[in-house]
Amino acid sequence: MINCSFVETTRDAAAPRSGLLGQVIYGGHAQRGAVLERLQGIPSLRLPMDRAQAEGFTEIWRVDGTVHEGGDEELLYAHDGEFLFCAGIIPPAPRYADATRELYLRAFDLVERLGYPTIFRIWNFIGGINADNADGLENYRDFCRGRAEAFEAGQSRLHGMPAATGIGMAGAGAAFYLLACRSGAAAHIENTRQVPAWQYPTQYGPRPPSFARASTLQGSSDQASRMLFVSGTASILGHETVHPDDIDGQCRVAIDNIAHLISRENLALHGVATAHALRELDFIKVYYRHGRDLASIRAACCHAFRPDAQIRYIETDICRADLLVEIEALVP
Ligand code: 3HB
Repeated sequence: MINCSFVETTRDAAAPRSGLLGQVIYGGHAQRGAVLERLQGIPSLRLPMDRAQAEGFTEIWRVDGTVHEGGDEELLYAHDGEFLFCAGIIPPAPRYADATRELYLRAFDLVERLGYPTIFRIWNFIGGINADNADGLENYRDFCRGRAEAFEAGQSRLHGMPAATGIGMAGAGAAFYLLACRSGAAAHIENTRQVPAWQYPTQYGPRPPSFARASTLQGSSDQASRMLFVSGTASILGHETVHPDDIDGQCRVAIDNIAHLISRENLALHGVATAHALRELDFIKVYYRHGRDLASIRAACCHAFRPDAQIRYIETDICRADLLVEIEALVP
């Protein structure tokens, strides 16, 4: 099985080491971009994420099996025979599409070569996400172009397009990490309240974002229960942002979108015969654009989610300039 935990970041976190597949340090104020390194042999991605907090937290992915790791400066990975963690980093550049396509394709090659064909969750981080690249195209749209090209080229050997998050980070460049499995089956879920992101019209960029609204994971050799990964979810109905200047309205729509996404009615459309409720969600990350909105966002999340759910609030930019908040979560 695979499981997630959030721990407060201490210097070189991550003890005990056994069963550790990968760790992602959602860090503090670092001005440089993301850093990919092995810490005590564990693939570790440091993200300069949160404008507001000097101390960050670390997301840890743990498995039961014996972990083997490998990689290079651009791509580090670890795997245990059933699950694979892979993290990649794209250095600052005038434009991102080509480098994104190439690194994504390297990751797709890796999962195929090592025998983990089902990617069930991806997280993407883009520096200056709403700023323009050297050609005047927004960095996020530029990133989406390269990623869409990679998914198109990799389509025949991938088991669908999984849940994802695509969010800002401090500094420049881009980074991603993903989880894949060998024998588990993933179902990729859309939300009837929203147009699938991969069908967005070109007003949002030359190529649409490549992700599903959620992915479930079931039937890994040693994991009977089904995990559900909720993608970054915002105040979007159809394909349009709603309540552009209203944080309470955006929180309400984002949370309602998640509630519907995980409902029996919506999951059944994808052949998943379970129902989930907001109170089952854990390992929730709430990304918000403006510090002034944090109190309202906390109030909405405390009302919606279980009191003992792990929730982390991260101040950063969001993929559309008019979005103020985005929420991702997990049914463990
Ligand atoms: C993405 O581009 O992967 C993405 C962006 C979002 C939410 C979820 C995924 O704003």
